[in-house]
Amino acid sequence: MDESEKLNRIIETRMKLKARFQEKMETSPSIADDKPKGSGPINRHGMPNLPIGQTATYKWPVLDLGRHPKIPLEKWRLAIDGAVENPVKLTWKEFLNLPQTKDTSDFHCVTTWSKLNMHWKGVSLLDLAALVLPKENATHIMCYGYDGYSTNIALEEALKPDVLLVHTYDGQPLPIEHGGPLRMITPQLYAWKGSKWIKRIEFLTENKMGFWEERGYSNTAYPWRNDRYEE
Ligand SMILES: Nc1nc2c(c(=O)[nH]1)N[C@H]1C(S)=C(S)[C@@H](COP(=O)(O)O)O[C@H]1N2
Ligand SMILES: [Mo]
Repeated sequence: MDESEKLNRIIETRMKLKARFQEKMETSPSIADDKPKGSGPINRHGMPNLPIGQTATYKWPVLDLGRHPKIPLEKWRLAIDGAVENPVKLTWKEFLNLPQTKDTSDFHCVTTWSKLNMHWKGVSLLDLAALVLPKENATHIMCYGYDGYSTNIALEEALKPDVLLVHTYDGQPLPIEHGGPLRMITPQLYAWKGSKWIKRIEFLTENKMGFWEERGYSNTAYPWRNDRYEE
């Protein structure tokens, strides 16, 4: 397949995936709740930009398990597999050849800080999903980091267009302490759902729990519902 055929296939599949999850996305809490908890101006999805219990920060704190894996770009790979028709293992160059998306979004850490209006560039998970073609029975993903981290997300959240795998922040390569060369971001969920140093995305046919989820954090992580811990 040549490059333009590949791109066309991604665009076509992206539209099909969007249609398949559209209703679930539109009715998801961070878009559809009519009494969202929070304060401040309204964000692009109609939610107050500071979710309940959050304080805006201008610095960008570092939060992780304490290991900052250093992956040389020649050795870096991103595997996308599990319940998909077309599993891939991408090199850095292949990743950068995928359609690139820029977005500005907010980052809500469960430890109560939020950083607003962050400028990102990367590849949307929706485009990556379009590349691998999730099977009809796929419902969730598990993301794995080079540091041993993992976190699970339902597909209707993971395939929202603002969920990106980012390599650039504010026009600069993503610093290693924030997950460089590549991390995921989940602007509509608490930030622990976005794996730093991302290495593998596994499509699942049923939910499984990641690192923090096994330790009592919420499976769903909706900021405007104060949904931090599993009840
Ligand atoms: N691989 C990996 N990703 C991770 C974590 C981690 O420990 N390892 N911590 C998570 C948590 S709890 C948060 S709040 C954010 C923090 O991202 P930051 O350090 O860039 O602020 O990354 C998330 N992604
Ligand atoms: Mo966190």
